[in-house]
This record gives sequence, C-alpha cells and structure tokens, in this order.
Amino acid sequence: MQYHAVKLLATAANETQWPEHAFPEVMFAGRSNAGKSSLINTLVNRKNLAYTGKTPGKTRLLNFFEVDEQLVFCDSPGYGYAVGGRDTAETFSALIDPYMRKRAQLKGMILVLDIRRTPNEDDLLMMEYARANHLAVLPVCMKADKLSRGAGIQAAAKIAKSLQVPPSACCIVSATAKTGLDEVWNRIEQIAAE
Ligand SMILES: Nc1nc2c(ncn2[C@@H]2O[C@H](COP(=O)(O)OP(=O)(O)O)[C@@H](O)[C@H]2O)c(=O)[nH]1
Ligand SMILES: [Mg+2]
Repeated sequence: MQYHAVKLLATAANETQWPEHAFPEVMFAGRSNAGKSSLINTLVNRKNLAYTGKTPGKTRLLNFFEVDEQLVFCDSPGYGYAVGGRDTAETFSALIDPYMRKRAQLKGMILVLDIRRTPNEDDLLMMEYARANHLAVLPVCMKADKLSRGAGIQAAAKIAKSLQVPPSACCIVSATAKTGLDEVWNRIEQIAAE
C-alpha cells in the first residue's frame, strides 16, 4: 500500500468556509452508513481521518482533505437516514446542493453504495443531480467482503443496472479486506485529470 500525504483542509457548514486551493476536487456521497468515511480512510491508508460514525447522519458538515498535494477529497453528510428525513432534505438544500452547483473545482462524485442494497430513490437522485451538474460519477460498491466474489459481481451488476451504467462502471471494494482500491485510485486520477 502506497503512502499518501493527507491533511484536513477545512470543515465547512456553509459556502464561506469552503477552502481555497488550486487542486481538482472529488466528493464522496452516499447514504448514511454506506461506507463513505471508510472508503476515504482506506484509500489514503489511515484509520481515523474521515470519521466513521457510530451515530450515522450526525455530521452535517463538508470535510475537505488535501491528498498528496494534488487533489482534494470532500466527505459529505449521508442522506436518507430514516429518522432524519426532514433534516436530510435541509442538509441537501443548505449544504450539498450549493456545493454541487457552485464549486468550480469539483470534478466528480464518488457514489458510495452498500453492495448488499439496491440503490434507493435518493441514490438515483444524487446520480441524476451529479450528471445535471456535469460531474463525472464513480459508483463504488462497498462491503464486498460481506458477499462471495460471485455474489458480489452479481450484486454490483444489479446496482449498475439500476443506476443505468454499464457493470464495468462500478468498482467493487472492501475497506475491511482492502480490495478494489487500485481501480478506485485509477478512476479518481482520470476524473481529476478531466
Ligand atoms: N465489513 C465491512 N464493513 C464496512 C466496510 N465499509 C464500511 N464498513 C462499516 O460500515 C459502517 C459505516 O461505515 P462509515 O464509513 O462510517 O459509513 P458512512 O456513514 O457512509 O461514512 C461502519 O461500521 C464501518 O466499519 C467494508 O468494506 N466492509
Ligand atoms: Mg461518514
């Protein structure tokens, strides 16, 4: 596993707190508990950089991490957390929507999904919204270690179908087993270079 230099650039509750920098940015979005923070931590080989929540849906902030002095990851709050329906909608309109519409250096969205779950309406809306804002989308199916290899490939193909992308568009990842990460890095580098 390669070493990555990472630092927390900013934690933003609103637009005025977005950090200034000259790097391409990639955001991580997904339902609460899908594995966003775990994916970020695993990609940069850190245990607790991005907060893996015991209280999903509690962090209503954007967290910006500078990686290897060449790109920035933005961890966004999970959406669609059952008890927080209204809260989720407010977070979207106050925090995520302006960020996706206005952030000039934002190149793409990593859509983080639990490989065992069919994408829901919120996932499909995020996908559409990213496309509407001209962002590249990389679906990443997390928790692949919970399924056999064959079942994982099948589950990812079903997810791809529901997202209306070819099966090859989806990455299959386990943060626990640290598998699938090289492919995610390759795609992130492509997105950042676009
Ligand atoms: N087995 C397994 N568990 C995972 C994986 N990724 C995340 N998790 C677990 O799923 C839960 C939610 O992960 P987290 O990264 O906090 O999700 P977030 O809410 O999307 O940021 C945590 O208990 C993680 O340890 C994975 O690839 N495999
Ligand atoms: Mg998280």
